[in-house]
Amino acid sequence: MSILKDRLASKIEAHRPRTTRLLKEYGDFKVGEITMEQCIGGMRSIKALVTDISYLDPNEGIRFRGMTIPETLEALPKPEGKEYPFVEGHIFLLLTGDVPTLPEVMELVEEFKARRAVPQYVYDVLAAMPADAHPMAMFTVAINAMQGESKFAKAYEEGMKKTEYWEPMYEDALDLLARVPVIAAYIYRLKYRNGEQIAPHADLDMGGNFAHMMGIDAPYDDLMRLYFLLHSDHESGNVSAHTTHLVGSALSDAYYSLGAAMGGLAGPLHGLANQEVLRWIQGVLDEMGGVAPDSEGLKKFVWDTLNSGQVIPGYGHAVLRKTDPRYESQRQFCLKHLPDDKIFALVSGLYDVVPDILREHGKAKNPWPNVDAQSGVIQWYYGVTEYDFYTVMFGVGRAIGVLSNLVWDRALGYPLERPKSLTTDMLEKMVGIQ
Ligand code: CMX
Repeated sequence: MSILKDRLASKIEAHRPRTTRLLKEYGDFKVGEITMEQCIGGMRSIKALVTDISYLDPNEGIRFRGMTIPETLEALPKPEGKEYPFVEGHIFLLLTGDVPTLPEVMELVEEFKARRAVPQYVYDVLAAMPADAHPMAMFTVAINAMQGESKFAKAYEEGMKKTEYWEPMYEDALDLLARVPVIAAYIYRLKYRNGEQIAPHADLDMGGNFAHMMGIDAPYDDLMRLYFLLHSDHESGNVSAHTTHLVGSALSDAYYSLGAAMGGLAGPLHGLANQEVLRWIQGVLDEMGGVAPDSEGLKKFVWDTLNSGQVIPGYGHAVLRKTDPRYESQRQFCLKHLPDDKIFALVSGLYDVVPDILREHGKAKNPWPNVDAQSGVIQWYYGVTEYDFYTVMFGVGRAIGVLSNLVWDRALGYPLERPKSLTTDMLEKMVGIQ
């Protein structure tokens, strides 16, 4: 058994009694109450999900296994001469809660290489899709196409004990995590580089191999290590994480669950916002003949967008109430690697004007930028100007968190998710409306 699987097995054994005890001894304990606004308004902030993999504080931002982003970046082992950690080490951390040593990470790097071969039929399915298919549709189709590979589905069909569910789920999760970056790079080159593919490199880790397959030189490899880590997890209530959990709760396998999650990530209010940010910024530049507007010009564009009934992409958040630390981390990367870039300057200029305008506009509860406001500009700088592709990279990163959670869902035996609905009549009666 690998170090990771062995460690995970012992963590699961140690954790199970905690969940069992909470359920058995404190099953009636009230964790919170639900208001009318939450019931009609998208269940915002209802505390009804459990995960130990990450926690999102509204003011501080995300913690992965208790660590802030800077702490995580500092703690995890890095490839020699590189600025950002192995993505594989982050996967180890999310799954087990332990910061791995370099040898532990290297074992996982090798394991991922062994798992990353994508079946040819996936490429055939992608090639058969319409030329104008959105890359997210292609990514979702590729994931679902592989469902027949599921070790969980097979083991379930053959019959296994509930306490064993996590093992084949873990195998599926690792197979998928090894393959999704390869599939993503394949989609990119199929769609935007005349189908000229670059084969995986036997010596490279996940971030390095993705950059290699995209055909982009360093420091793009480091950027992608950072990118996949930052996008990995944002606790359980966001659309992609919740979808994975919900679909998996029916004991659907990791392929079905991740495929469904990617459908959610492809929405403009969620992961698609990163492409919308670049589309919007390019619109601004186009209208100005390629010249970035000054502060007054930017304010006008922001107001025009709001007045036409659209949201400002990359701003606002359902939980966060401060600037997203994922935005900050990417900003640090920009300050170091592309300080004079025109689009970076525009993104920074927006940061100076948008929060005040959103406050004056008076709707958004959080006027500050989220992860998507900053991610596209860096991709553009390194030549990935086809912004329809940005959400696929978000999806590769997000797969890490949601699949780690799915393994733990099966390990702790979380049941079928099935909230109760009410009718409008019932709600009206509750508050005394005749
Ligand atoms: N621009 C304009 N209006 C905004 C806004 C923004 N960036 N953010 C929120 N609002 C509006 C909402 O549309 C809502 O308006 P209505 O009352 O007319 O419906 C109102 O402010 C209240 O919304 P909220 O409670 O502040 O925000 P929600 O929790 O409902 O939604 C989010 C959160 C992210 C969907 C929203 O802020 C948004 O649409 N932002 C722009 C899209 C975006 O960047 N999404 C990416 C989020 C991160 C990710 O998942 O990748």
